[in-house]
Amino acid sequence: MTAFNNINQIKYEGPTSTNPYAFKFYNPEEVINGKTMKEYLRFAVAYWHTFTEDLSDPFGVGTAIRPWDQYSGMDLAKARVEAAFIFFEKLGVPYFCFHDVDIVPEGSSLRESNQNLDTIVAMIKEYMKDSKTKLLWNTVNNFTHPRFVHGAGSSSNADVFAYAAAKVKKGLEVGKELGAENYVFWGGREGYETLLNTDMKLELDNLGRFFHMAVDYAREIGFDGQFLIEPKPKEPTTHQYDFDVASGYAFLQHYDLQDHFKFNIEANHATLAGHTFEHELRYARVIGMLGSVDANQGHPLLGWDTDEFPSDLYGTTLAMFEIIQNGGLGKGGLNFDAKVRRGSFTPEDLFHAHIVGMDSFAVGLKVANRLIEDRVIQNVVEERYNSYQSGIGLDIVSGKTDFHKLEEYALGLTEITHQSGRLEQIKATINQYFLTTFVGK
Ligand code: XUL
Ligand code: CO
Repeated sequence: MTAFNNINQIKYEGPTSTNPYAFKFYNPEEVINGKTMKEYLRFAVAYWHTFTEDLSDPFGVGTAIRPWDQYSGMDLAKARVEAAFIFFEKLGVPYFCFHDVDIVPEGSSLRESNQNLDTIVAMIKEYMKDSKTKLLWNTVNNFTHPRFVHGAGSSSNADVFAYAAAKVKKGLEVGKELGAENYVFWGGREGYETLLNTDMKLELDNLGRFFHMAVDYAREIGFDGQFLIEPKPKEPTTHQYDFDVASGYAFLQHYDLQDHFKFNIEANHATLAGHTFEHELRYARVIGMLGSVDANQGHPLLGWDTDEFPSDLYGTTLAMFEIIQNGGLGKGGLNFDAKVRRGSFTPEDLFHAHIVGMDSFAVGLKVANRLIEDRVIQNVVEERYNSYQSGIGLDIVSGKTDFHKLEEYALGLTEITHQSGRLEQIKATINQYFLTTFVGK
């Protein structure tokens, strides 16, 4: 099979290039803050959206035209692997991610599905030997098949709990075999439609048990990837248990799992939860739980998970502002959990989509890094909280006071003075940084 043979290697040509098959801002070897862009951003291609997705939606069949369209079954799985590694190389992307069912068709039994996985995983391993692209994370799909109608680890049916566990067991073995740097849990059906038929306590306890068994098994087989939980508030369930970072962290702490997991934060999931992307990143960062990112964006007018490729530069900049201050993403990366629009159905669109995503994060990295180097936001924040640097504020933060002393202090106050929050000034400065980073200072 020949795939993408009309496309050359995508290279950095700079901001004024008119070549649509070139990076304008993502310059992999450019050093920012001591690391190359490639090392900082750790981009990954999501196998499901790029190689498995047919672009169907609830109202229409798939529109995607792909080089592997003539194949089916295991031949299709093999053709996709071959095409995937051509794609990775042409894009120069350091990582990829997949679910079990993205890379193989499910068999008529779990045993057969596992055999299919063994065949394709061996093939991927061979391709990885000659490739620079590594596995950022893998996961298993415990949500699409009808057996997961009532959930997986939180299913009302114990047989399904067992089946889901067996799939995760295999997923960890696959991750170890391919050197995955992380393993992701997205609880697609781990939630409920209505409380009227739900035993919430049993479901939560079972999820806690499920994760402990996964941690134990990873240790048993020597899988040392980072475990990640990917919060999402709803869709497909009405209420998902790992709603957002804050509720996910409460769950992890309640079940004593907090030392074994970090969060994989997805932009569109954050906005579905009523948060900004940067809120979720900030929350995870300040509690030391920021692990990885599913890089996409939602549509501001649509209330569901549209999984668009990132193009909003303000969004990528505020995201990189958090990631840089986190010291990078460690073992994590920026996985494009994003799909081309249904109308963008040609193979070339897969390149355009990744180019806009990678360029958008490169812009974000450069602008955020300048903002941080010049302490633009830090200075404003420091000044805003300077009442905690001395006097009563210092007593509060150093634990040297109590309600008696605070009352005494408050009774002595004649007037409370405030300083402005300066939001408009900050935004004007950020806009100035956007333009001066690229059009001369
Ligand atoms: C679904 C979603 C998943 C996870 C992996 O909204 O984000 O693709 O990233 O299961
Ligand atoms: Co995701």
